[in-house]
Amino acid sequence: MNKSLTLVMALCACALVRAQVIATDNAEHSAYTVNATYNAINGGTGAWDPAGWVAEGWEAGDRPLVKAVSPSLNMGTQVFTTNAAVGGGADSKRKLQSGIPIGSTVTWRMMIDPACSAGEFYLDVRSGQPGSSGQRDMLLLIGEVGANWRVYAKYGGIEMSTLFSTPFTLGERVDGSMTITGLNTWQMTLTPFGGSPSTISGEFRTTDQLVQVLNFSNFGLNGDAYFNNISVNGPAPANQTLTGNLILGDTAFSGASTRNIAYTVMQGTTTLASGSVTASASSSALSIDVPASATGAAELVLDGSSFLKRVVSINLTGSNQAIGNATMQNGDVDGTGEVDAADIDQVIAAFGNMGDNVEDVDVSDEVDAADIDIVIANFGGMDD
Ligand SMILES: [Ca+2]
Ligand SMILES: [Ca+2]
Ligand SMILES: [Ca+2]
Repeated sequence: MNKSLTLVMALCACALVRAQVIATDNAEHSAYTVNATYNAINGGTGAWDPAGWVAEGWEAGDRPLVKAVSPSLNMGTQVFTTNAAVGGGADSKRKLQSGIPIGSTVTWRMMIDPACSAGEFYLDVRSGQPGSSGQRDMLLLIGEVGANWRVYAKYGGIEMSTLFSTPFTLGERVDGSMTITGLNTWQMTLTPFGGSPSTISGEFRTTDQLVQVLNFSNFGLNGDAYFNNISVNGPAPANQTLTGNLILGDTAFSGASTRNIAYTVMQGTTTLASGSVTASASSSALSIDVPASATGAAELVLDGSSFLKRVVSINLTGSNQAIGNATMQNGDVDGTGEVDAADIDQVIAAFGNMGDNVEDVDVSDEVDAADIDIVIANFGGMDD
């Protein structure tokens, strides 16, 4: 059976690289008590995720509540509210430890109580200190009874409001997502629960400032505004890519079968990357992404099928690099880490078998004398 050699390789890189959580807050956390008021949540009382937030009070008199709500609202069972009882201007400020980097995304969910008939709910996004323009307000998301959600910011250098296309509906959960797309630019998407997303983008009202404060507040609402599930995520770290070739020794790949080789990139006991290569030829391209933050000595560990474990020493530089050929020695059919008489016996016992068999060490789709010869030629080989 002759098959054309297709130099196809499936690379299944298990993505260990994820966006970094900077800060989170959730009213369902055990730190919060239903019907309790908090003078600035995460501002000294009620803080449960101090890693990302500053414990700092806010203006006296602001008393955000934690309330139990019906699960039918799709907001969870406990939410933060801007506390309608306080009237116009209740604030629930969250200040981050430092300005969040470009590429970060802030997500949250919100809803205005269906009993409301007037007033406004805000998410005021601010810098840590006033910018060159003398102000700290970077943009203002506005939910107003009787109007669409809108963002007051700069568009083409002009301060104005821009509406989301999705209609604003009382009692409807809306999920927000704001990405810092550049030093002075943002993009925000609002998605009604079960509905279609609406996205707008613009510039911040300040220049050269980083977002550091998220202030959920209301003005004149005659009911509650709910919000919850606040999450601030930094950008995914950059990668360095290791490229090279995986060489499977003494193989022909003249049949249809392939061989799976697992790989890990280790630094000490830390796994920097892992995945597997499905080889359909004696030489397969390797391309492995490792976090760019990892530098120094590391090891690429390869193992699988009838091949001895191969450990390739590499020196991570933080930049892409070619690591050359990683050649794996054949013959360890039973996977003991050594090519010995037991491997020869196993091939002889499978003699004549057709198709995909580990004893078919040259991957010809037939166990024959050539396979016995290969195991004998590699006799004494050991795992790295
Ligand atoms: Ca092995
Ligand atoms: Ca063996
Ligand atoms: Ca064979």
